Amino acid sequence: MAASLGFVLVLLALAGAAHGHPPVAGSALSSRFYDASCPTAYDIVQSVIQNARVTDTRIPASLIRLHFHDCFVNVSTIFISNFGCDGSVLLDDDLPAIQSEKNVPANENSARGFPVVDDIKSALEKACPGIVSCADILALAAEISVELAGGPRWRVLLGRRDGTTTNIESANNLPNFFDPLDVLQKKFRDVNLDDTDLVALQGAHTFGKVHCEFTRQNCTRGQAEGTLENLDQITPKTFDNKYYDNILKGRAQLDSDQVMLSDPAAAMTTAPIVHRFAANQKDFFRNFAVSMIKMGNISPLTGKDGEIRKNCRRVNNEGY
Ligand code: HEM
Ligand SMILES: *[C@@H]1O[C@H](CO)[C@@H](O)[C@H](O)[C@H]1NC(C)=O
Ligand SMILES: CC(=O)N[C@H]1CO[C@H](CO)[C@@H](O)[C@@H]1O
Repeated sequence: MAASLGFVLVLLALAGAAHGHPPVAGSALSSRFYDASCPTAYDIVQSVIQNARVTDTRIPASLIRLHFHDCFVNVSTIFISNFGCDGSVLLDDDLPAIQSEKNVPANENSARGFPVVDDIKSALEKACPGIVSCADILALAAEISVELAGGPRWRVLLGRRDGTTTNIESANNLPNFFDPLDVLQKKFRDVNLDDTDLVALQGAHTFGKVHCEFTRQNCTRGQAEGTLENLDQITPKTFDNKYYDNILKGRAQLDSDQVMLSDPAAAMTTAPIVHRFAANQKDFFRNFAVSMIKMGNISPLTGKDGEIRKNCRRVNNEGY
């Protein structure tokens, strides 16, 4: 048993190494990638999300967060390749080969929207079987979600393929609400995102929910643990720049939001950007779109690497 497990791991390591060249950021992605092979892709994703949000208004927020948690998990070594926006966050446990990223602290009892991704995938498989990757579903869903909530639109770059591994170590290293500003900046810089990207992308906390025990108030208004609160207490469901007003008033929910203004080092780095975006929603929208495209370009698998999963929860060839 131990010997055969070791053999499987060696095979996996070799398979990883074969595909293990560090991909160039944004290599072959294109906004027209599915124009010929699945021209209805955008409309299909949009209509599933529109239906889902009728009963669950939080779905757009939950979906954009999945794209973030997918893209930020990136480790490449000689033996293990794990790419950025590769759909890894969607894989369920299938031990020993696949240890799901859904169980790391940043995701457990927190990341959600997976059944909606399944519905999108089924609808796409019906319309154009084997064409649209799960990683691209998350990128499309993120843009559509922002747009449906009143935010900017942008041309989503497409053509990502799905990975066949997860990376728990990297998922454990996702940005955390108790990270100080310099750690947040480093985690973003490590994936080529600068201070403007950090401030713009955290602007996604303009919608969606947070467990009260993660907030700066820490359930001190007598809420039961696990109570959900709005991330943006001014306009909780609208994608706008009110999030930055919250920060200016000292009323951001997460420490990791507030530090962009309050950290001693913020004055020279992130604080002026917070002021800018609070003062000018157009400026925020423009930068948010640019930063989303940059985030979506974190080491995608392209060309013949990876695969197009049939089911976003499982790799195609499980029975090695
Ligand atoms: C700077 C690093 C970030 C940290 C530390 C962080 C942390 C968090 C935390 C703690 C929550 C609440 C989770 C819960 O209570 O279950 C949350 C929710 C959320 N985050 Fe972030 N986040 C960061 C960046 C981002 C980025 C870059 C995006 C998207 C572009 C994003 C989008 C969201 C959304 C939309 C929600 C609400 C999700 C829902 O209601 O299901 N966050 N984040
Ligand atoms: C909230 O309070 C609990 C219990 O006092 C503590 O363990 C936890 O670290 C606090 N969380 C935050 C985000 O401050
Ligand atoms: C968490 C992690 O390992 N991030 C890596 C992502 O990729 C960049 C660029 O290759 C590395 O510098 C980071 O260390």
